[in-house]
Amino acid sequence: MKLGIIGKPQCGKTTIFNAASGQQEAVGDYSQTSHRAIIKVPDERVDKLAELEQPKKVTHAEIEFLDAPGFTGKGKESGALEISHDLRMMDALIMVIDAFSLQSDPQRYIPSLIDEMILADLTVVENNLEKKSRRVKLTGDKSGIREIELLQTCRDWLENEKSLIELDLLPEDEKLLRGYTFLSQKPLLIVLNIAEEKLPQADDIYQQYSSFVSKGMREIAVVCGKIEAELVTLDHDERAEFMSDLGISTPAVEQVIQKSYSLVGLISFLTTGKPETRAWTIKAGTIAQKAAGVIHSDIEKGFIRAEVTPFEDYIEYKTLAALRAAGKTRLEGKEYIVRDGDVILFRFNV
Ligand SMILES: Nc1nc2c(ncn2[C@@H]2O[C@H](COP(=O)(O)OP(=O)(O)OP(=O)(O)O)[C@@H](O)[C@H]2O)c(=O)[nH]1
Ligand SMILES: [Mg+2]
Repeated sequence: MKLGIIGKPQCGKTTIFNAASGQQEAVGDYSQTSHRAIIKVPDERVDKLAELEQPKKVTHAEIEFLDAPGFTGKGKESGALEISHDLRMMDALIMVIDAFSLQSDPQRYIPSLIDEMILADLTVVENNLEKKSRRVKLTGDKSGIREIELLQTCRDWLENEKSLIELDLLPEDEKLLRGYTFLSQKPLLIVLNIAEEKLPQADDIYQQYSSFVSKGMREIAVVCGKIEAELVTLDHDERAEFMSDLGISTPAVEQVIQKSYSLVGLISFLTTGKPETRAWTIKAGTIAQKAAGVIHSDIEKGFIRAEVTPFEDYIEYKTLAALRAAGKTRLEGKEYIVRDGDVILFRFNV
């Protein structure tokens, strides 16, 4: 999964990036530099399976974070886009909002940043509508007509200041629009970056802004970036002590990961064996044969069956032999919908 961090200048983007990635990039320098990091997704299911199996290799799922330059609002005036190609390739966006400084005003800045994304999308739509219409007129190309209709629908939607993620599209229409990589079509995690003194009120602050939450589209995390960036530099025991002193229940990075997974609609399945114990990320609703393709296209092509065990049973019975003897593994076909935490052994023919 790829997550892009956006926000106004100096709202704490790099601080949150450091907290999430454990890197130590300079903060507060107005540099507008972007940073990238790939982190391992903490998943105790992988660790526990690996403990049983003692494999040669343990592989966690990964997340890529991109700390993008701040939106200055100048793009809006000039019509030029400040949004990079890299940012457009992200699966979801993390919008950092300054809720710590004296100038902080989340009620104003959240909608204004969302508007900025809507405007950026509108510019893309208008440019392409013109181009596409001209081409269709010249060539009489019928296949372009549906795309033009869709772009017109998007334009109306955006002109009404609505994000494209709220637009219900048929799968085939969504495919036609995919190449435009619209920003307002991406799930959005709003990170309210609060001051240290406000940490005890984190839950109340979440409630205060809950009108921005929209299931499967928009979520909020309340975090003190500055503290969290220090937290990740501590070892496990120190961190636990520090967190309980400060009343932090879930570290920011876990909150961000868990909420992003759920926004993007991702789940994990697991594979384990002597060579490797590993977590794989798929979209919820993926069928077994497609899930096999995430591991290798040969396994998808030659798919015979999936031998599936829920994670809890695996831990209880410890070996595949014991699981089989107790009738805890199931043989599933191509169309089986993989569940979060399934431990799967694929049978295939090459
Ligand atoms: N008190 C407090 N200060 C913070 C917090 N988060 C960030 N800051 C401060 O805000 C300033 C800006 O933080 P950065 O993380 O560099 O912000 P940024 O959004 O990356 O800034 P640009 O990349 O320049 O747009 C720094 O001086 C941080 O120390 C916080 O949670 N509490
Ligand atoms: Mg920065």
